[in-house]
Amino acid sequence: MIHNKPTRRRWSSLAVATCITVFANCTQGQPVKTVTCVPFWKVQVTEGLWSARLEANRNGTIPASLAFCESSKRIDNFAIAGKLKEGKFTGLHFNDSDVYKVIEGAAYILKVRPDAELEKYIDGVIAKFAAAQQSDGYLDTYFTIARADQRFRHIQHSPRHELYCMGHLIEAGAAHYEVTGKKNLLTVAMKLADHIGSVFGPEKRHEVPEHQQLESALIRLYRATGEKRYLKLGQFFIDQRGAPGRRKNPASYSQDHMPVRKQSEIVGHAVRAMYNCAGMADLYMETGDAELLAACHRLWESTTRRKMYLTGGVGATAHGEAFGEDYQLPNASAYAETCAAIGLVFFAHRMWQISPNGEYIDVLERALYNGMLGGVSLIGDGFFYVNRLASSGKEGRGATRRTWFGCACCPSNVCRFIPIVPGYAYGHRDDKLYVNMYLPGRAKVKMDTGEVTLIQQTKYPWDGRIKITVEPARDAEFTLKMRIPSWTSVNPVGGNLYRYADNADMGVGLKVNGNDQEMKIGNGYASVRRKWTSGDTISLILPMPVRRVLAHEKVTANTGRVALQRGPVVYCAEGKDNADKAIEIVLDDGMALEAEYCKELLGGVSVVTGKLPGGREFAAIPYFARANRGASEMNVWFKRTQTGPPTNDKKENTNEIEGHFDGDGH
Ligand code: FUB
Ligand code: ZN
Repeated sequence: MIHNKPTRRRWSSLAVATCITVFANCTQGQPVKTVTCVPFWKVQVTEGLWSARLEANRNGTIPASLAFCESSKRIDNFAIAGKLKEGKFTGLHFNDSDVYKVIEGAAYILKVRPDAELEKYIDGVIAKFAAAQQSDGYLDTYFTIARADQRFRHIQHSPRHELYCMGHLIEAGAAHYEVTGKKNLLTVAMKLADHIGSVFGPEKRHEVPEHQQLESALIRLYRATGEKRYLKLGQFFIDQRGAPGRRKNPASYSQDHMPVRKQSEIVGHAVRAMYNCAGMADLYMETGDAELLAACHRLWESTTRRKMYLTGGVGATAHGEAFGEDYQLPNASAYAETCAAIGLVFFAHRMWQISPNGEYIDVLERALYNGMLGGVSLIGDGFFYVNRLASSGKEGRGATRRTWFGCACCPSNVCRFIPIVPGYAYGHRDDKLYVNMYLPGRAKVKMDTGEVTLIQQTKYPWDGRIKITVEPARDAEFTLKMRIPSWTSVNPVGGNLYRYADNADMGVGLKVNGNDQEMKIGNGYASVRRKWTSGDTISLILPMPVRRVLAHEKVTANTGRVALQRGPVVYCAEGKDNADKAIEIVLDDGMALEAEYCKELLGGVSVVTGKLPGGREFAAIPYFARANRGASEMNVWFKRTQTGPPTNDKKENTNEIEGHFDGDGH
């Protein structure tokens, strides 16, 4: 049975409802009762897209990045600063941060795949960090090696990034402790945080990090240690950003142009902006500061309603690696840095933890499968820093993947990001269990009502059928909340920045133990409350036709253009599959489009095909899989004509993949 959703979700009412719920859950000055996420190490991914991506991260991205950290002398810098070795500083002034991020990612790997050799290697690198740390706790090799007299003299002016690098060390220290229980890196992190706290604070220096990261890191360190002084320090930096009359050069580039609580428009450097929002959301979780949450809501709207690519990429302009004006979303010059998509995921997930509305995960999923995932090759060793939405195939870094960069923020962010993706799948609060991501495997959830194992079977994102077997340790009544993605709705994502040409709500099907199930749909979830017994199943059917997407008329780059999406996946055409010509392809509304799963292509993807006028074959592949066969023309937004009758996009096209389901519930 297909249920049509009663109404389209609208942000304005959502924001109000959210605020009411959240305020009911907290008192100002007190921590908010957030949704508890099931940590990534309790979510086993057994097959499919994410299993392959995790393996590529483990076997490709992390080892390759560690090797680059060695060969580029990023790790030597620590040995030199620690006087374990003679030499000069090599590389960019913020190279320390890359090593911290890769080590953070490698530590996550240890949690799911214990590996004595890797653990020993990580401990060796941590020993170099410890050696490089000065007796007062200061740690930054760029300054220690040759500029010790300039420590903390460049917070607002070039070369900056001292506090940014320190933030990454602190985050890595808290993370490493969380997953290994070891204190070797945590000790360095605490000593460093205490040093920062001895220099900056209400009665001390008032500058803020010129690149955010330290704020969230300090709050994470507080959560790991219970030491309130780290929360206070994180709060101090957030409160100081944009404080009036303090600095000569307040800059929107660093979101430092006005107090964060007053900000409404997302501006400036995109990675900084996303980390800034993540830090604000973190602080709200710990304090219940309503003004902060209200600002987060406004910045969320500004980002996702007016400044986000269909791919979930953000930061449209190369100038300042920054957000542009509302609706300024050029395709061929799109910047959309991989790190910024990761930052958007961080922001979205925190907002969801605060108020579990599916809209946040809709954006998270969009950024995850498209803007972020496209930043790394299928094997895991080739990267995009900028993620264009159209390319001639010739213009350097927008067309061709690179194995590493002088400024390697993106590969090192990918290292620490991919391992935690399974942690976005499930969450729980009180007697509600949320299923956010559809990915095959097992998860153990410790709910208030007892432990529950979930066994999920699905070929998502290639097939919209999902079956979950529920195994509570003992019978228990709770509400299972299955996310109904916005891509099944009339708009691919909340707001009106994008809309489907078919203007249809696809509806969804839900069965419990093979029987049609009455369900309540609200806030982006279908909720089923019952007493669950081990072996009960819940099956969800999300129709997955190929759908044409149109952009808001103010996005002039997409005037007269159409893009293709199937499920959460945005498609692109590459010259490779289209007689070397992808840019000039014209898609008529009357042209039938089919999807077919191709096991042998690009590690197994669904390909969209059709016939262009004159009989030429058209083929589109997932945007994330582009440039894995060398560079060629690439395009996401195609010229559109409307000569033929519109195709019935609503026609079901679940693109069945054989041998998976036993028929129960489908
Ligand atoms: O500045 C540190 C990182 O390098 C930023 O987040 C990226 O945008 C790149 O500039
Ligand atoms: Zn980056």
